[in-house]
Amino acid sequence: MNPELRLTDLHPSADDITGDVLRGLASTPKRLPSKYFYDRRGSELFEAITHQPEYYPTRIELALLSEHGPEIAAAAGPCMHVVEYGSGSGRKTRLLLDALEDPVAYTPIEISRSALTASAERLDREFGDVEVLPVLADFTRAIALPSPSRPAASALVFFPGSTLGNFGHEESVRLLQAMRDTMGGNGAALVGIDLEKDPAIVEAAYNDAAGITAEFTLNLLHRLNRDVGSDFDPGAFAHRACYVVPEGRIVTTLESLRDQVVTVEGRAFGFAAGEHMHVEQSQKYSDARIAALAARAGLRVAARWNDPLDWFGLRLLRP
Ligand code: AVJ
Repeated sequence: MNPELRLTDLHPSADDITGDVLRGLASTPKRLPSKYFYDRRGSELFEAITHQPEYYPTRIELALLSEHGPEIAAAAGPCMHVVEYGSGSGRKTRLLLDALEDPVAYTPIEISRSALTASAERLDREFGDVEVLPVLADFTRAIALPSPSRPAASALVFFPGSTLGNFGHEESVRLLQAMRDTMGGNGAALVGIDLEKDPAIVEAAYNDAAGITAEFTLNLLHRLNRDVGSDFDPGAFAHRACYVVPEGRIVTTLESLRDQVVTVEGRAFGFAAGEHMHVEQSQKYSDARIAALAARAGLRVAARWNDPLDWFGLRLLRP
C-alpha cells in the first residue's frame, strides 16, 4: 500500500463464520447469511451479474449518477468528505467524485483489509486532489471518521447498489441509525434503492438466462466447504429466487434436490427433498417504505432521483 495512505484500523471483530453456519442450519427454516457470498469467486460472479442483460440495478444506478450528477452535487453541497460503505468496483465512486464540487476526502469503510487497500489505492491514483483515508471497520456500527488535512464541510455517506435491501427490517433501521451517527448533524447519505415494480422484471433479474446468479448462489456452498469444512454437495441443491409480494422483496433460497445429510464440525443436519434454505433477501422499496424506514432512524428524504421507468432510485437522506 502507498505509504502516504493512512489507514485507520478500528479492529472489526472477525466473522464467526462457523458459528453463523451452525446456528443457521439449526434454525427452522434453515438459513445462511448472504454476507458470506463474497469470497474472491463470489465477488467475481457478482461483478459478472452486473453485466447480465436482466440485472438492471447497476446499469440504472450508473446512469442516474452520470445524468443527475450536477443536481446531486447541488443537493449535497461543496467540500464534502465522501464516506463509502463497502468498496465496490469503483465505477460509481468515480462518477460521484467527478460530479461533486471540490470533494475534500474519500473514506471507504470495509471489513476486508485486501478489498479496502485495493479500492483506496485505486482511488488515490485517480483522484490526486482528494485525500484518501481508508477505515478498516464494520459499517453497521457508528464510526468516528478520520479528519482530513483540509477541513470538510461535512460527511456524505455513499451506500449504493441497494445493498441496504439485503438487511432485514430491524437490521436496516440499526444500520441507518449508525449511519446517522457517523455522518453527524450536518451530514447526508446518498443511498441506492431498488424500487417496487412488476414481479416478473425482478424475478428475471435474479434468474438470469446465462445462470450466473445460480452459480453465485451455489458458490456459497463451495465457499463454506472450504472455509468451514462442511460437506455440502452443490450438485444436490438448486438456486431459487421468488418475489414475495406482500413484503415486496425477492427471496433467494437453495432447494434440496433430494433427502440428504450435511455435516459441519461433526454435527449432522438433515435436508428433505424440496426443503428450501434461505440465503438472501433483497428488499424493493416504495417511496413510503424508504421514508418510513429512514424516519425510524431519525432521517428524512431530502432529495430523490429515479430513472424514467421508476425501476431504481437514489435518495439523499438527512437528519
Ligand atoms: C449486492 C445487493 C447489490 O441484492 O441485488 C444480486 C446482490 N444477489 N443478485 C442484490 C445480488 C443476487 C445484490 N446486491
